[in-house]
Amino acid sequence: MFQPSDNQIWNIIKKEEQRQSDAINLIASENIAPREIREAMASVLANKYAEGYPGKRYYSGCQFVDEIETIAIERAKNLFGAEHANVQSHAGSQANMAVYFSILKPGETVLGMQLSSGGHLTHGHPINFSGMLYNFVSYGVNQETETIDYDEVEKLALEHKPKLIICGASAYSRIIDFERFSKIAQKVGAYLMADIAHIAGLIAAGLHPSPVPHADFVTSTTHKTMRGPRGAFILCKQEHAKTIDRAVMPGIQGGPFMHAIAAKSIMFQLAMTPEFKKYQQQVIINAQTMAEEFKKLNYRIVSGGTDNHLFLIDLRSKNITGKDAEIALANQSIYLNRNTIPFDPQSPFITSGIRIGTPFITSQGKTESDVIGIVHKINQILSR
Ligand code: DSN
Repeated sequence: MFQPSDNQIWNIIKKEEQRQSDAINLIASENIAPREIREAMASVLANKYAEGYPGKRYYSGCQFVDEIETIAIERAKNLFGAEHANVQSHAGSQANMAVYFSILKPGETVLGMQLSSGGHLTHGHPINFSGMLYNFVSYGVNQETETIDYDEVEKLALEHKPKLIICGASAYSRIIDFERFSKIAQKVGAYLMADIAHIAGLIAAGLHPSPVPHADFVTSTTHKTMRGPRGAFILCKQEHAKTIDRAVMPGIQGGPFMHAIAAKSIMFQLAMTPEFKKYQQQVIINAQTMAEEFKKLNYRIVSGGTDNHLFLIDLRSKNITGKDAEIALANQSIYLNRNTIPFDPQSPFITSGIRIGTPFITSQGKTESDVIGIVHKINQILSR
């Protein structure tokens, strides 16, 4: 029987476990990793140093971790149909950084989606390393449709001649046309990177078009819709394999987290099962059901709905800011995050909107009737 020595910390962990199971968690980037994945994370693999790659390590005793990493790489390639996979990135930001380091010199131009329209900090925000090191130009969404305006992206690409174009988002509810992005990139001679951190699970299940045939680089986290351990991976064309591997290690990281890589291997295998596909289908059904129910209660959904696991609500007509809504809901154990809506008149700290995601509650087994109940509960709290 496991007897912990540090009761202070273990008591807090128990409280967090209780919070997670009692709460309604609608944070779009969170999920519940299966027990098997959490056990791998807590395994003795965490004790092992293995700088390098399978068969080329800077430490001895790597025969078993070599096996694990080779399996992870092969499973990632099979799942996504990719030519090369690097499974060592500790997080999504590091995966994106590795792509930038592999092909860009400081000061070179990159075209990415702005954070306030649904992009990500690492897609060129001025307070992030990406915006500090490179000359980022950003695209947003069309004011009327609140969806990506591909003609505008093309116009910006022709005007600024970026070396890299980034597509992918953290708060965008519509299908991303990776093929169109690839045509724009080809037209201006740019590399294309797709950051699929949010939608990787949907892509793995065949419920969102894949960027793999179109992009030079694909980056993703593993803990969102993928339902794996915290971490990330990179897929790329064979021609970029060496430079990507070098950018990850020794470029950015030292020893890989072998416990996380084992957990990623398990995650890739689980993602090939029919149960995983069923789960992802329910994630989308739950998000669409919630968005439609909110509309019936006169909430405005950004872009009118969702094709994926999340959506944004514009709260302006309800006379409450995103920040106040987040606090009022958290007080009733409903967790989500305030989020800017496109062309938001409020600051990113206050915001006019909230982001709602269904991966976590779907992992708890919630279906349509449950999520309709959640919508009404939220409406009651926000109408007080
Ligand atoms: N900040 C994460 C999210 O919540 O979408 C992405 O890194």
